[in-house]
Amino acid sequence: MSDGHRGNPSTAARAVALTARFEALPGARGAGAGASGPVALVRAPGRVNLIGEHTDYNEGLVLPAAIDREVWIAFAPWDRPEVELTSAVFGDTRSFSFKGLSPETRGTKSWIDYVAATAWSMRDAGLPVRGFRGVIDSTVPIGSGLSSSAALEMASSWALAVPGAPRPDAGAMAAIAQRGENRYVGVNCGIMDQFASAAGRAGHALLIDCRINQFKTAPMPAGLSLVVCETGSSRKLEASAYNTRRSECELGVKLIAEREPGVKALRDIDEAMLERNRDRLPEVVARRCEHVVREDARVMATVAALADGDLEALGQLFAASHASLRDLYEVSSAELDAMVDIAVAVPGVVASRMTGAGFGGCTVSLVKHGAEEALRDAVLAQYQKRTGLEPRVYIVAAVDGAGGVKQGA
Ligand code: NG1
Repeated sequence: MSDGHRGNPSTAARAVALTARFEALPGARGAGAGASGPVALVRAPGRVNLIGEHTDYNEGLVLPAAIDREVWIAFAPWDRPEVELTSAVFGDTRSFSFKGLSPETRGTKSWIDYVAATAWSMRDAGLPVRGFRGVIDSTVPIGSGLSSSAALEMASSWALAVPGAPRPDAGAMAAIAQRGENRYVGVNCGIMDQFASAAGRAGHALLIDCRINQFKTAPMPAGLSLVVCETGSSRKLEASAYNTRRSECELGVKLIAEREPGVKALRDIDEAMLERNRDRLPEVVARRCEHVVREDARVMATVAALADGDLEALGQLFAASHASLRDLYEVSSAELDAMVDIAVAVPGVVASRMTGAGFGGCTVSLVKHGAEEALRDAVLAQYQKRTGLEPRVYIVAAVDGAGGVKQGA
């Protein structure tokens, strides 16, 4: 069990293996296939959010790290206005044409939609794109809240980009990919996932201001590991509940803005303003707003605690975030609560909380070096007994954001 997913091969081994897969495609370089030139490689990481949950779509602050679970594409450009990709994960080959690509015509309901979404959005933003034929592989667990979709989009954005054409910065490129996911795939996500995958920095988390799409890097303290524990619980309710939470936040903003000029988003509201307007809000809306307003403050406090190496503060901030998501935002679950309970009782676990949208998925823990296996053992020994579900534990590292892979690296 444990790390039930395929592990992380080295960059060089992965480059060789995926290039060989490309070369093994029937007619990989035959005239009929149209592919020519050297095989190119691009990669994009998944991400885990340290803190700042349900703040991105409220123009707030988030603190994710890009992680060493990655989508890779080996490809050769061709002169057709088409993309054809073979998935090593799903074992199928899918394609789409740039001609007539639009949100109205979407709809294979498969992984290729995320590539097509990115192509559509890049073109819609006036960026040139090129067709290619390739092979795609991924070590990002799917559907666990580690942003396999965003990694697929950001890897695609690099494969689609015409070399030499001006490339928008990471934040702008993330916004283009997010728009593709919103409009073409139809998922109403915020910008955090694409941004983290685009802008990641090895050994660092990213403090992203989702109002202005700018970021700063925040070094991870030496001596701490990042551990992701997957609950194995379904996130089925997530899409509708996610959209309901978004509407509740929007209603809170609308009602407060009637009395407070200049309020455009929850980002503009502090605790004092929320309190003096609380009587205008339905009780449930007030709780949702309280979570977001305080969560933004916790993000800044976490950045300070990381810089100071203040482990006690980190523990308290993660605990407060988890409790707020459980009690005020109501997006935790019995499984996520059990996973956090188990983790925080392990000596050497500094901080632990649910991560991502909630309703299942993963927790994130900061763990002293040397205590990772104790956490894994505790989860394996206790979690299944408590929930009947099989957990997975990933010890991850913060890595650089998406880009090309140098051959022979
Ligand atoms: P997950 O469920 O981890 O992919 C979702 C959103 C994020 C953000 C978080 C909550 C999608 C694809 N992503 O993350 O933008 O809003 O919830 O902080 O829906």
